[in-house]
Amino acid sequence: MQTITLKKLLVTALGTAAIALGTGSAAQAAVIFSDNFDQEAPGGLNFTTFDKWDVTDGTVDVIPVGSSFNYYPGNGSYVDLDGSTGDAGVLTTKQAFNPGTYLLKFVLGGSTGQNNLNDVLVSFGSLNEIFTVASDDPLKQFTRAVTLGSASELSFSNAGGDNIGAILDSASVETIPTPVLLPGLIGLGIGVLRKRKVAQAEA
Ligand SMILES: [Ca+2]
Ligand SMILES: [Ca+2]
Ligand SMILES: [Ca+2]
Repeated sequence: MQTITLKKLLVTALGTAAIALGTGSAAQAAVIFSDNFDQEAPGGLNFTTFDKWDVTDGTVDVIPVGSSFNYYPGNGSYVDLDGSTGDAGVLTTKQAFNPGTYLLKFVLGGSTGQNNLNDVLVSFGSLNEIFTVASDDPLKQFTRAVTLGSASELSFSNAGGDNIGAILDSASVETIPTPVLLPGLIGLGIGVLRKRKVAQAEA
């Protein structure tokens, strides 16, 4: 009889969760960071005064709107991740993001018609991935789910230093909604993590 009761309880709980999801009481995805670099116009070579980013190594350019280097008309301002000093740049958010799980989206494109292959290392918590961008690759959006175990900045690092880098047109970070049924699982996960930490402390 007890089994039936438990089953009933489970069915009720699932039903409640489904209703909660249906009525939208689950957390919604929210964009907590976004930049398309358009506000950096008119830009310039070896640009450093970004609103939301620091150039933490090398140099980058913000291609001026309407300049002869305007590879992607109609996209406002964007960044050439290899500036003009023979030392490709590292672009890092000024903001560190709190631990959690996020959806990272960014738009990378090629240097257009200059026969130049660029490797861009994207670093953000659990993500450390190299994106290889050919000159004639069009602007393309990439999406990655990432987990931050500790407060982390997002960075884009172009390899090399020949003054022709990949083009970064935008980047955004969104929270990922937590389904109603997940808190119990997350609780279990935290329990395991705590046990691990205790084990590490004792080791
Ligand atoms: Ca842009
Ligand atoms: Ca450049
Ligand atoms: Ca290059």
